[in-house]
Parts: sequence; C-alpha cells; structure tokens
Amino acid sequence: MSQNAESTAFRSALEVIRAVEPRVADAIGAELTDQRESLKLIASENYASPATLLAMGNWFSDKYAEGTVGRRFYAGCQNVDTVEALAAEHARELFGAAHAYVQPHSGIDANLVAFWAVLADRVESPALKKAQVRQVNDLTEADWFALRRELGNQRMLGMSLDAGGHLTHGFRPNISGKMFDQRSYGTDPATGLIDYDRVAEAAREFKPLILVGGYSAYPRKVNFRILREIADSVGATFMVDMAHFAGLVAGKVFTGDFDPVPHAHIVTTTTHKSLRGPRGGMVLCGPELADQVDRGCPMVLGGPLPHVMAAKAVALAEARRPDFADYASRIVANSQALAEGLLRRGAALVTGGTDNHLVLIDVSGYGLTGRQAEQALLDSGIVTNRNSVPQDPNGAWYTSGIRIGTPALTTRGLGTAEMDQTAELIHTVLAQTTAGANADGTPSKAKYTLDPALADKVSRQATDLLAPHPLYPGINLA
Ligand code: DSN
Repeated sequence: MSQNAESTAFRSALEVIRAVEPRVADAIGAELTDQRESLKLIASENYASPATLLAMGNWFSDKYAEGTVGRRFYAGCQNVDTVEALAAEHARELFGAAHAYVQPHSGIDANLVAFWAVLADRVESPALKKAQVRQVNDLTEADWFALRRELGNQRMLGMSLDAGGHLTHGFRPNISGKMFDQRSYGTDPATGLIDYDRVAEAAREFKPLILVGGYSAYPRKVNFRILREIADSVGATFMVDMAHFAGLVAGKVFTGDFDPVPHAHIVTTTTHKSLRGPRGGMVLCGPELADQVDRGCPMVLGGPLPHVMAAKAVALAEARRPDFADYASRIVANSQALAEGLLRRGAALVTGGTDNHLVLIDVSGYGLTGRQAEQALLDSGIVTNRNSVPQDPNGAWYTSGIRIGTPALTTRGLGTAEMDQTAELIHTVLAQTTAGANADGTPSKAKYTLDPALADKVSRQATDLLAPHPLYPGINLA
C-alpha cells in the first residue's frame, strides 16, 4: 500500500466534507492531531487501520438491510449480503465458532441479543413459544401477562462491577439490571483474583439462568473451562463477554481453558477494542442458539449498519493474518512491562500485576481518588480512565483506581522499554499530585494540585516518547 494512496484518500475525503461544513472537516483533522499527540492508555481504545476506516465512509451507509444474509426485509441487499457474509466467515474462522452474527452496533447491543436468545431458548413459557413461531397475533391478554411475568423472573450471575465486571452484566444503571434478578460474584479480597469455589457456591445458592464470564477491568486471565463446569452444575447457560480481550483470543494469546469460545454457549464482543476493528459488536454461538441470535434485528437492534459490517470484514481479515498474533502477544508483553515498571516504583496494582492487556492502579496509595489521578494525568498528556477497585470506598464516580491498557500504544509500535518510561511518567505525576480540600476544609475527592510546570514537562516527555512511532505514518493531511 503506497503511503500516497492513504494520504490522497483522507485528504480528498476532507476536501469534500470541507466544501459542505468546514467545521466538521476541521474537527476530524483536529481529532487526528489529538490522537497523534496523546499517550493513549485507555484500555478499551485502539487505532483501526486506514482500510478499516475507509470501508466505513461510503454508500453502504445508505442501505437498509433488516433480516439476515439472503433473507432480507428490503430489496437490493446483494452487496450487503456479500460484506455481512464475509465478516461472519472471517469471524467464524478466526475464533473457531460455528456461528457468527455481525450486526450488533455495540457491545451493549451484542449482549442484549445474547440475553434475548438465551431467554427465548430457555424460558419455559407456552406464550413465548407461540410468540416465537410467529403467532404473536394469537396471544391473548392472559398470554402476554404470563409472558412478561415469566421473562421478568429470570436470574443472572455476573462479576461484580467493582471487581471488574461490566454494567451490562446485570447492573442497575443498564437495562440488564432491570430485566434480570441479578447477583454478582466478586474477587478474593486478599489476592484480587476470582475465587472459583466462591463462584460455584454463589451459583449453587442462586441457580441463575445465565452465568456471565468476562470483564472490563480485571487484569487477569479467566479460566472459562471451570466457569462452564460451574454453569453446567446448576443448569445455567454460560455466556462470555470477551469485548476487552477478543484481540488476545484472536491472536492466540488466550488458548485452551482461557479461550472462551470452546467453553461458552454464547460469546459476545465488541470489535473496536483489542480486536482493532470498527466500533461495533458481534455474537458467536453454536447451532443451538443461532436462530435466536439471528433475530437480533429487529428484536432488539435497529437496522444493521452495512458500512460498519464492511469494516468488520476488513478488520477481521486483518486479524486472521499472522502478524496479528505477534501484535496480540506484544500487547501483553507491554502490559506486563508497564505493570513491572509501576510496581518497581512503588505503585499498588490490583492483583499485583497483569496477564492481559490492562493494569489497574489503586491510586489510594498516592493519597488520591481515581478522579483526581485521571485529571492530573490528563493535564500531563496521559489519557487514562478512572475505575473502581474491589470494595472501592469512593464509589463508581470518584473511584480509587486508574485503568490503563496497552492495545493502542502497541499498535503505534511502542515496546517494553517505552512501557518502563511510561510507568516513570505515570508514577511521577501521581507522586507529585496532592489531593485538594473543599471550601469548608473537608477533603475533596475531585480537587487536586499539580505544578503546571511539571505537567508540561511530562507532556513534552510523553510527546518525545511517541515521536519515533508516528500514528498513521501513511497519512499526511497537510
Ligand atoms: N466502555 C467500555 C470500556 O471502557 O471498558 C466498555 O463498555
């Protein structure tokens, strides 16, 4: 691929946009500059390839395509069929799954599709059976009442939010917490690790319909074989949300007991995190759940986004190349180097380290809340996000943690030596930041003091660290 082609493509696109609304063209250009200049350590973000980005900016966006490949509710979907079938084929091959549904617009959507598929498959309800065989109009008022009661009484067991679980695994701020009677399993307070015996105990007591594995802030591998055994022992469906670590599964860093696909009944993911594709979601499952999963649209999804499915096909093709496995193993090497660098400088890490793409710093050791730490780091050119730690005394808004991840910097080409320098920058900022006070003298969870000269110095050091690894080196918008 000539660098010239990439530059020409993006420059021309911006020129066309600028002719209509220059402020949008300017914002797009500014976003590239900002991303190029910041040390991006948000564990759920990455940089998609130019081919993936370009696959989204076209007339596929104009097409309605409800239904599935070859069975649409709209005419003229032959080209959408091509890209959706390609994305699904790449996903099946990449993950060794029997079935892939690539329409979900996001991770939440993918989880909703999966929840609905499991409910439809598992809930014993004559009314639901009628509804499923397209006799919806035959349902009486009493049937509907029974249907709502039966669906509304189902149980879900997922990882607790402060231990690293995700909102969509049955927590109140998300619809899943309103749909399901939810209980959660935490981590061992001494080690920060999942205690599988406790999960089994909780499953025996609670008898969930769905056991959910997966996380958004747990820095360790999860043994999905054991979780499947627990699910089987109580007759639960085992669902894994691998949104955060899908790239590590695709890149064969997580294999055997740590690969969810052979163990779970149903697996959901986003496509834009460690998998490095476009923003979107996906569901993988065996043949038993495939029909229900394919009803995702219009059951819970709006019309599929063909332009994003085209980009998923491109990104998944990229992830099937041998160099993606190398990328995935470098993500983890970098994460471990970052963890070691922080530990050596005295930081406290949840679980004492990492074996995936993320590190969770307990910043209470620096006398800070997560919010204070996040802002001080941002002032210094380091983009992270605050996150709860297990049994967090500061709640989900202020938190006591900072979550950092390496997928994005690894895409840029930074390696383990630079991770040690990154650890030095993070530690310097956190050690030099002091918590502030409210007007009445009580400790503030948001205010902080950091010498602006130090923040500037760290910002410059971060820029120097990035300089040998330009982001999108093939794209010159000037
Ligand atoms: N918002 C994503 C994250 O940052 O982990 C998960 O949905």
